[in-house]
Amino acid sequence: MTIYDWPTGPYPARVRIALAEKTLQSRVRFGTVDLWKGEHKKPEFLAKNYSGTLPVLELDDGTFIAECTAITEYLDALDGAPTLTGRTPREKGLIHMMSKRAELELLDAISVYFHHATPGLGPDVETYQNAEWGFRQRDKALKGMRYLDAILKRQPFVAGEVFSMADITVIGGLIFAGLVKLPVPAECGALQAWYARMQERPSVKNRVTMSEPTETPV
Ligand code: GTS
Repeated sequence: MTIYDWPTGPYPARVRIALAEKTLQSRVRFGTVDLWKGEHKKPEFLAKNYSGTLPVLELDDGTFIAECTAITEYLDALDGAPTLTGRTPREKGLIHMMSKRAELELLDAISVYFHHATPGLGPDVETYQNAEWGFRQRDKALKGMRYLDAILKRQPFVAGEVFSMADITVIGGLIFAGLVKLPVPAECGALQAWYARMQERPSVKNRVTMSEPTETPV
């Protein structure tokens, strides 16, 4: 399998963490797509993913799977023993809901802020910007952090009692928050403590370095 991504990107981090959690690193090679040069908007890459975003997983039969949640579902199902996307119908429903919420209320909001209210990937890539929309999304993300803090005050993980894809989505959000220098509000102690715990996980710590030995340019 091949994963096309940008090694330090927050969304790519989600799939890299999932890979490590499932100990599947040795089954993939990485192809780097340079976001800063806008390679993800070129026809060659759009043929792999219509949305022009990273990461994308290419299966050995040539099938392309985009969207972090879809890729994570695929990787989690490979060994017939899902651990990240739910073992029971209840777990599956809650994990899906919380992961989607973490995208809507945190990660995607920060992404919009980055692309619209900061220089983003630079003028060649950011051909349309709407700063007002970007700042609104930044405020939405801060509200999202407060919501997640309230959740983590009453349970150890984002979707309940076990680590899951929903935690990975929030980790992606806080990685992006760090990149755009949007700190978690001081009063969000539960979210901060959870994030400190998450950073102890080898899958999170080693996410960037996993591609170094095999990385090949696209
Ligand atoms: N919904 C997509 C998913 O979940 O996979 C979003 C993916 C996404 O936005 N990826 C970022 C991207 O391609 C990669 S990174 O910024 O985290 O490295 N951004 C480039 C762009 O132009 O939107």
